[in-house]
Amino acid sequence: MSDFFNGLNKVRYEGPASTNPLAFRHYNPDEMVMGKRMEDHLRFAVAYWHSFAWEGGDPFGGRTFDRPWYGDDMAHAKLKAEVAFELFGLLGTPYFCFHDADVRPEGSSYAESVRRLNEIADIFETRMSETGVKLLWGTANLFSNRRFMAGASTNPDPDVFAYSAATIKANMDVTHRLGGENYVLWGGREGYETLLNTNMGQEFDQMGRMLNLVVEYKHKIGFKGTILVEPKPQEPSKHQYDFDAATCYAFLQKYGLENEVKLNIEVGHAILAGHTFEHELAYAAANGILGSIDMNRNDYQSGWDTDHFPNLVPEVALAYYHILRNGGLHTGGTNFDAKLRRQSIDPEDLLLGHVLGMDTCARGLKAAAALIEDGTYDAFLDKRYAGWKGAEAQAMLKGERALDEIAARVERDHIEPTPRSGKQEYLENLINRFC
Ligand code: XLS
Ligand code: NI
Ligand code: NI
Repeated sequence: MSDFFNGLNKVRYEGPASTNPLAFRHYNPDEMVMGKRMEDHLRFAVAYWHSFAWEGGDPFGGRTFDRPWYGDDMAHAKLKAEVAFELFGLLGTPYFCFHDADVRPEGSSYAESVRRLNEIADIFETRMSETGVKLLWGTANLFSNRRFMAGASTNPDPDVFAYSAATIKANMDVTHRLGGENYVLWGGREGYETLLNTNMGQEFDQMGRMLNLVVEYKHKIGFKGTILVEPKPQEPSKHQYDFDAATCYAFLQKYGLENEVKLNIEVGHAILAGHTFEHELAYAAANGILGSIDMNRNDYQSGWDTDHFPNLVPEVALAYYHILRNGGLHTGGTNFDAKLRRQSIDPEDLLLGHVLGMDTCARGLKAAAALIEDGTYDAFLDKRYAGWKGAEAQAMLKGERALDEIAARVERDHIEPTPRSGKQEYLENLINRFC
């Protein structure tokens, strides 16, 4: 045991009336929601990078946090791993997620970096079997080191492609060894700063090949988890190729991967792409590629991807509505890709941030379940599209009517469509009943 969280107790469910800031008012792991335990619906994960690697810097100032595990050697990395498992224990989060670069210092060679990664994974393995905490997903950081500044798989230099492939292999091996339930690829540098120095078609082919290599390797080693791509339109690159869910789906189809790869959808990235979070989830669900979620929120005034802990119940409720309608998160989970504000420097702030996020999600989930169980909303939607159940409508949809045949019917039957209210205000008020 480190003494980092000295004096702080395990966060417990105390119910909605509790005024204890270090208790859950809504997250009650064993509570049944639509026939399933709340913990099994939400599948919470702590993101190693935000909670343990990020130091509180911003473009105008450096580190504000003071943590005993900051340092560039293995001793510090090991302490960080110990404290990480202490946090998971205090919160009762069943999962965590990490990049290689979050957990080990970079080595002086590829081989040394991999050795260090495996040494930390040994600690993870022990702590995981002692505590029951599981790995939601692993991933490679292919964006921080300067070797990746012009891209990882999309780099003009094939040596960087090879180095990236090797790094992904090492991370897939570790994820597999730790029983990870997914493997994530987020392409922060897969894109460009200026088209003037960029051959876009060439770069797409490189990225498509890399993802195929990942899928081939997954099958080769018998990894049963889901391969996930995480869309984001920009930041750090000016233009990122995995812009949003729809762009990713087109990419997956072009490279024959739409049945092999799903998406990890993040709130802040959806907003950055000019969508709502639920838009991205609904799009992915409609196309069978909804995999997992990165939960956070942006600063809605600045427009930046600020990775706040979520605090908006209606936004979260609509997200879980689409997730429940998709049959749940399956191998995915709710990963808090969220960080403290840089003034939140106390150890207990790490707990308070996650309590905020976990309670917001629990309330959102319960609201979504209540909305579904009430049935009014789904009945409204069914009724709005009920006309499509008719024989002629079905014939049109199934491709059994040509354009001129449809035109002939409109003329013959004197079809004059009657506009109907979309009832937006009614629906918004209906949703508020449950949030
Ligand atoms: C950055 C991404 C990153 C991924 C994992 O914006 O959200 O944290 O989730 O590489
Ligand atoms: Ni992000
Ligand atoms: Ni993310």
